[in-house]
Amino acid sequence: MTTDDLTFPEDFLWGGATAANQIEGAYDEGGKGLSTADFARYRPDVADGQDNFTFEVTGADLDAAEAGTLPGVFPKRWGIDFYHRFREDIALFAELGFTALRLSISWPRIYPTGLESEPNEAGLAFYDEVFDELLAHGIQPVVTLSHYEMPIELTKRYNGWLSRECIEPYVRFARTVFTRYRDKVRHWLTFNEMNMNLTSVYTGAGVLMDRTDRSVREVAYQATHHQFLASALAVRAGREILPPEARIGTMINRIEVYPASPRPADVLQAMREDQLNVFYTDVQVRGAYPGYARRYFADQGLTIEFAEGDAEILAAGTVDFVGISYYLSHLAKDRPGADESIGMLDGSALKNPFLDATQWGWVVDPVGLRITLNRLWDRYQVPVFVVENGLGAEDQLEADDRVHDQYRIDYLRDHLIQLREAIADGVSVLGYTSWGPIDLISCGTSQMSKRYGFIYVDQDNYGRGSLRRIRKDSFAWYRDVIASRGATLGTAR
Ligand code: BGP
Repeated sequence: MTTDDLTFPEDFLWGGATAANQIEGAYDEGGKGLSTADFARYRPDVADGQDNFTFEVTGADLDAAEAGTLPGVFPKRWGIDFYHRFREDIALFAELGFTALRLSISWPRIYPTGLESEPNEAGLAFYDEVFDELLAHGIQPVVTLSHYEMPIELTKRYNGWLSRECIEPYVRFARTVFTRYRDKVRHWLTFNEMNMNLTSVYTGAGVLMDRTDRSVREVAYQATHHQFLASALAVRAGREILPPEARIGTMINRIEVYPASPRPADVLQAMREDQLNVFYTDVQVRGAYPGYARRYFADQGLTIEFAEGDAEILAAGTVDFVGISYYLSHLAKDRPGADESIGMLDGSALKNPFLDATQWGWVVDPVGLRITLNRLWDRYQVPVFVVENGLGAEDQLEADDRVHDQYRIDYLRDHLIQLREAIADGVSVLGYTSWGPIDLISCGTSQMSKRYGFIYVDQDNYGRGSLRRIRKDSFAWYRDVIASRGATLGTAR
């Protein structure tokens, strides 16, 4: 194999991915309103290594917060102080050679309650500064409109995305930022991982389960339906406002599903579970609900309310590309109760004997990434963008200010090699932004100790620390990978 065979395409985007609520902090500065993420608690009773993606916030919690009696710490309020340190952080990303940075715009920074008729200028000015700083370093912003947060007022007033009332404020927000940043941002994502509504309907959709009588599954799909509509309307607004070269995509947490055995019933179960993972992209790329979804809702006794005109809205707002986060694969088996976990990150998942797992129990499967990319390309024939992938691990900061994270290098190298194989298979892949290029607050656990970065941030789970940024061993490694356009990855181990 020659060096040329080992390099990625010249226009392939290289970088990292973040979310406003996990990095910015400054939760009450610059006119920002409170967001749903500001109420996500770090729970010291959940041990490091134990996953906790399913946490929910309740209406009772919000009442207690208002009364000042809600216990706990709320790390997403301070993040890693990107709000004040973004220049330093972007300089480090530039040193890594990034050509893209995925980040999200905090909706309540722009519309503090979601209900204002005019945006908050200080919030808009903040993102202007961030985008200008990125562009000055040759880094393209890849922007998610709503990454696991919304103004808390929309949750209190409407119970979040369970209500159609959220659509209009969201589209107003989308129009505002499309108009403001039309010349600065080329790639947009409407929502982060809608499919995770099934796992935490508060995180994904701002819904309080103690404020509804409907089942959690019905709530998740109803909220998703409203997000589909909002996304489609935002796409339509984007076509009007953005320049022709702009691209608007969707993204899901892609979980590659394998049958646990060649038994046809297991293969069928795997197909069904897989369908419920690609349901979100099916709707958003093809513009209509697939037949299997309608059957699933009927079989499960779920009533999802559609209004007249919804089908037309979905058909008119299809996306240009599919973004995925890819962390793991999943085994499916026809067994009692299998349907209850269908489409979810299932804690009781069967163990694949051929694969190891991370400290947090996430199955590591680089070949699954190649399979997934091929499958998505076969299904849609639109470009795929790997907008998240990475290893959450506890890192050890040594006395000499070094972090020897060879495990992270191994993880990322193995995935990038498989991504390159997928490109060689003919898949159109726009780029790769690894999750958390700088350590940030965990989405699922609100821990700081679950670290993904090339850059270590000196802060603990309680927000104590100097916030110093320190290059890990993986920093130089990723810099060399980008500089060589992948040639230094070598070939599969
Ligand atoms: C994805 C989310 C991110 C992120 C990542 C890792 O599902 O889009 O926001 O944080 O997972 O998850 P965690 O932070 O729980 O390790």
